Formats: sequence, structure tokens, C-alpha cells
Amino acid sequence: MKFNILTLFPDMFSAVNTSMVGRAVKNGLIDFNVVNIRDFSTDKHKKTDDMPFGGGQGMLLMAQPLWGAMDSVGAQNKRVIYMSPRGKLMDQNLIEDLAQEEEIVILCGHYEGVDQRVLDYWNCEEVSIGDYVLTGGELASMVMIDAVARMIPGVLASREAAVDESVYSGLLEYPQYTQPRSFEGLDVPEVLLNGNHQLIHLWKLEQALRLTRARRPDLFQNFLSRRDELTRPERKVLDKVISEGSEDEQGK
Ligand code: 6GU
Repeated sequence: MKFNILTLFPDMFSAVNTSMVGRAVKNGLIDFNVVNIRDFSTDKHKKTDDMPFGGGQGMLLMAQPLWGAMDSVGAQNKRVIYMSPRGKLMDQNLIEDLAQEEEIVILCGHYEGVDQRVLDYWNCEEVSIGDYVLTGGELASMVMIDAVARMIPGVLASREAAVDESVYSGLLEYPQYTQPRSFEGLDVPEVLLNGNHQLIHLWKLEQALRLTRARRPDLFQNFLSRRDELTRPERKVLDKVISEGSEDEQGK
């Protein structure tokens, strides 16, 4: 999969050549084309921004350099994402949808935004990574790229499952422990050491359910609609968690 990234800060993308994503680039699974928007400015001072018509805060990215940058990556025939705090919220569904594409274009906004004609003409899908404001779209785009990359077959080692089809999918992860069994007087829960896999599974499910209800009641509600996919012992655990209520739970 090829990511064409349009940005005023191309140097920031050196970060994607390290870690897991960097390995995927070396293996030829993903490819980056980082384009400096400024290179396409026809202005003698390489200007890329100007004041908004009608007044308002700050500066906008101008249409002219963006037109050149879009043209240079063949954006006409590709899915174009504009990273913006006013976009639709990114979630795993969008990520998995994007991972099906062979090539996408990502526009990283700056200043107070971009000339609307760019977004309209180039059919940009506006995407936000959360309800907070960043100084630019670059970090947000790297979050998106990382999440998309791990869904591409071969990027993750096979032992790190990208799609969780287990009963735990849609729940927050249960607490996990590794060696040693006792550390600074803190012990690993006994049930995990006794080798009873059914008991262990039900314990993990209970923990995941409690944590999800405390921290993400929205996800917990969605999970309730999957009740009939559960085995009888799993259903018993769910009913117990429901009946005990959410008093004094660590939503931390
Ligand atoms: Cl995509 N861009 C910016 N500038 N701020 C954000 C964002 C994106 N998502 C959340 N905040």
C-alpha cells in the first residue's frame, strides 16, 4: 500500500521509517511518498498561506500550491483524506476500510485550515483522530498510518493477531502478568497459575467485562447484543457482572 502525504513539514515523517512501520517499508509492504506542498508554490517567496476572505482567525493554506501537489500524486483517481479536527472521528472500521486501498493521498492541514475549494474539488474525506486540537495534521496522519499499516497482511508477525475474532473482541483487554509470580510482595492472581484453561478463560472474560463497563459503557452496551454468541458459562459470567452493578469500580 502506498501513502502519498502532502505536508509543509516533510521532515516529521522520518518517524515512520522506524519501528514496525519501518520494517514494513523495508519488506516492501508499504511505501511512502512525502510531498512538500511548498515545492508547488508558484509565488516568488514560495508562499503557501494567506488570510481568509471575510475575516477570521489565522491563515489558510492556499488553493494554488495544493492543486499542484494533488496533481503531482494523481489525486484525481485516489481516495484523499484530509486530516482535520472537524473531520469524522477515526475508528477501527475506517482503518480497516482504508487498509483495502492500494494507494491513498493524505493532506495534512495547518494554520486554521485550507481553502474550501481544495476540499470540494479533490473530494477530500475529512478525518479527525479525537476531540482535541493539534497544531497540524502530521501527527494525526501518523496515527492513522500506523493503525492502517498493522492491518496490512504481513506487517505484523503472525503471532500478533491483527483481527481479534474471539469473544473478547469489542471489550477492553483484561489485565496480564508475566514472570516472576511474586514481585515486591505483589502476587500474580492465583487462577492464572493453576492451569485450568476454562477457569482462566472465564476469569479473563470477567475482568474484561468489568473494565469495559467501568471505562467504556458504550462498548459494554454493544457487547450485550452479542449475548447469544456466548457459551452458557460465559453467559453466567456476563449475568454476574451485570447483576453486581458498577459500584466502586476503577474507571481509572
Ligand atoms: Cl486530524 N488534525 C488536527 N490539526 N487536530 C486534530 C486532528 C487532526 N484530530 C484531532 N485533533
